[in-house]
Amino acid sequence: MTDTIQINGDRLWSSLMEMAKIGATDKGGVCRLALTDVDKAARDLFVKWCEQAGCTVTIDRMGNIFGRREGKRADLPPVMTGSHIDSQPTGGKFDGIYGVLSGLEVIRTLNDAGIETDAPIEVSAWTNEEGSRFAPAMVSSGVFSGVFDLEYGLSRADLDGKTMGEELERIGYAGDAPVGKPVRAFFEVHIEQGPILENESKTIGVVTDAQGQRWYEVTFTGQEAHAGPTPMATRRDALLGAARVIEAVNRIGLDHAPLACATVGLVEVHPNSRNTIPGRVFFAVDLRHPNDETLSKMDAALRVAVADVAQALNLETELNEIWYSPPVPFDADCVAAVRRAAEANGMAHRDIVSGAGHDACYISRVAPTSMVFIPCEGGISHNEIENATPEHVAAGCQVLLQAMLERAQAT
Ligand code: HGY
Ligand code: MN
Ligand code: MN
Repeated sequence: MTDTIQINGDRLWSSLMEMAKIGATDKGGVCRLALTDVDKAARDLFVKWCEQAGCTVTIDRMGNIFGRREGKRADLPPVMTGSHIDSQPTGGKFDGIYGVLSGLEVIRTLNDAGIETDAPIEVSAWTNEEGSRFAPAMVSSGVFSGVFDLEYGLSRADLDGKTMGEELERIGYAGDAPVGKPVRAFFEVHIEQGPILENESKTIGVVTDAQGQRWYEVTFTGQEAHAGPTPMATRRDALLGAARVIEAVNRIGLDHAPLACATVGLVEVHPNSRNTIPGRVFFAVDLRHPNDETLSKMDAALRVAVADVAQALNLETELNEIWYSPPVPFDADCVAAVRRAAEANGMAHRDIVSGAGHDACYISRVAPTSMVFIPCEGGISHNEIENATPEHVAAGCQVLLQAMLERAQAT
């Protein structure tokens, strides 16, 4: 029976489009930064939908949300799915929320079919996966899996100094459930956020691994001075220093091609005045590679580049590595369950390594875990034009349903 039930793709699509109205931007994307009022509104809608689907809803102390559908065996840990509700400032309608609402669709489908699983089923929404407002990324699934302690998680502050703990209280999502519990298996469905599946006309990505990441914060301090009378040779221009390191970061990515990624996406210039030589610049660096040793080489190259530029331009420098998430191999049995579900549905699929980080990366430390990818248009994400087709959205959720059901039986 369970291998013939089909998710309701139209219902999933309309839920996605309904949710996309919350934080909608003029260009068709969403801006739902973690723990803002917009994030709260989306959370509230998700909680309402979970309750309407008969779930009991639990919020833990990091604001992670769990919608639970009981099974025959309350003694068994839940088979869990989920992703994140928060977005990038210029985010899309699918990144994260697709995985959350696919989990809800799995529950809605089981309700329609009157199927009682052995293990409970849970759909989760993890706080601040993006790491955009509060760094680092995946911090709440990180606390759940023991990578960070609770105090570290709650004390993460945004650039205005507001902490996650304060903001959770403010929006009413400072739950009282402890952070962390047994999980029988975890599956996350997500758009690929890159071009591989679309280029190869594949419907499903069977995610075997996720690449490693290192995040840094760099501050260069020179000296503010007048843009007119100050001779070029005597300047201590912090922005020139940042510019040279930004070029070096790109070079580090290219030097470790084809798999390395290297990005500077955040820069703050002080005093940011057109006719004052910048005295201080703060910027963030994001290095990634699937191989840990290569990622370490990229780390070393960055440190050399920062030191050389600081010396050449007579700048004081502060370089802090604020986050290291090693490459993640997902659970072979869970990966095989995803592959079997794709094959059972005759869906074109391929194994793939995730270029992006996901909550599944950290949950894999405490539960057998794997991911399901679907293509996104042009491989574009973290962009308001992010798009996916209703067919692919439904296909990914169908694979999710079948992979979860396989693990939800008590055998
Ligand atoms: O940065 C990432 O890979 C994810 O979108 N947080
Ligand atoms: Mn995501
Ligand atoms: Mn993202």
